[in-house]
Amino acid sequence: MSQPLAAAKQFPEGFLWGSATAAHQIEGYPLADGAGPSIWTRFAHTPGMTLNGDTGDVACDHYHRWKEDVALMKELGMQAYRFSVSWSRILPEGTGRVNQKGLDFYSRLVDELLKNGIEPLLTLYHWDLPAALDDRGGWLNRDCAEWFADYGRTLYRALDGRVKKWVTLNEPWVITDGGYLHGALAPGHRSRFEAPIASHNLMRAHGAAVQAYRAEGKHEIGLVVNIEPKYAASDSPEDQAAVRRADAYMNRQYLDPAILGRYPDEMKEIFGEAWPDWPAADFDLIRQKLDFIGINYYTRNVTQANDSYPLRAGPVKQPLGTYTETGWEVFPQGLTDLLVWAKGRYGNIPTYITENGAAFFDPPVAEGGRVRDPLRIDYLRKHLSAIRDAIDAGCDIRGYMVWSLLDNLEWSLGYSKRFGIVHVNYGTQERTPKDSARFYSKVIASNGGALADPLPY
Ligand code: PNW
Repeated sequence: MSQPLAAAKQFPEGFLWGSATAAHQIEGYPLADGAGPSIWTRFAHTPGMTLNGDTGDVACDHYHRWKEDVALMKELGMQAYRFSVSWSRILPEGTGRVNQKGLDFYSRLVDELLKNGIEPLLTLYHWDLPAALDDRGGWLNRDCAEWFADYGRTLYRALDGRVKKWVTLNEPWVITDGGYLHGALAPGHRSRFEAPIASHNLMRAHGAAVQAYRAEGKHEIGLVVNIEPKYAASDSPEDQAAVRRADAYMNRQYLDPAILGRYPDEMKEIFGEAWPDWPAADFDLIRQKLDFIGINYYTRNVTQANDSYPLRAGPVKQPLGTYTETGWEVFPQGLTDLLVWAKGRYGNIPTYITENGAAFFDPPVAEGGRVRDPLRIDYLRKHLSAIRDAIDAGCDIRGYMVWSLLDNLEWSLGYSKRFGIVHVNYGTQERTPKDSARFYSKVIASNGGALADPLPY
């Protein structure tokens, strides 16, 4: 019996459709109502650290426009919203004294989401460490595990009745690689000795926050990692070894200890004398039962042996590839491949795609308030189909959060890269849903059926 194409493409019942943002990237007014500075406030105000000296001082002014932004989500039919909490709004010194006004902001936001039938997914840490804690060594200080668990506990107590999905860390790999190895992200360190220590302490902090959650919380908690599948440029033993190093470094360095309780063997080869012998007891802390994993997927990497890179592994540009404005190849198949890989390696843990999206140069807002962004529609459509394929292959995928709801502050790249499905005019703060938002709306309303609709929208 033949079925209409649209029906055949539907996602499993209860699949959660939403969008994602992060505090520093959208809120603005980072010091309002008694908040303390974060490493990102400090970093962005250090000359030369961000493109054009862009800061998060205003960003999308979500700190004041949160109600309007929730209304926009509702209008688009969003079922979930992944956002992060700014630690130094809650604890201006990072530990100790709680700033009630900071807590109130997130409490109001959560109430407004629930009132509109939108499920909150709360990320505790999306890169904005309180500056006061960086002054005490930040992620290089072993005490950070306790600091982070205390911060988590404060939020669990305030919000766990209303927030049912919690995330400890967003992308420990990016935090360490950008913040401690290459220095392009806050706090801007460049040290191959510091990077393993920061990574390890981040994972200890993750474990401590999950432990604290088990003692306090009644719902679900997980970890979000970015995965970039690595494909060897050739069958040569050199390229095969290079791809193993690249894959261990980026894709297994965090999930292995969190789920399997050990680091990949390649870590020692990668960091050499800079890779310490870790106390065995640390892995009892790091390895905690996770209710779900969150995967952020943007691109793949074709890897070859190349001595001019720290891992002696470098990327190979694909002559026929399509690249986004951040220089990332569009490769939807990589998402299917990684989900199938994760299922095999870690067991079929419930999984959310917690970020996926693309920066493209959008045309200006046209008469009548339209932004035509066919490349982004194409990107989303193909990646959603790739998820569908993974579900068909038996992967337990529970939801999808597009990155991002709004154009926003792309960290060191400032406002130059637009990932939003909603255009933001940074002069007036006007929000205009792009064509991709309309497309995504239809996908949500049809539970994936509209993926089969013809362009244009
Ligand atoms: C993610 N990489 O960062 C972050 O979670 C977001 O805050 C960010 O805006 C978004 O992706 C777009 O960049 C990543 O180099 C940064 O592989 C770099 C990588 C991956 C993710």
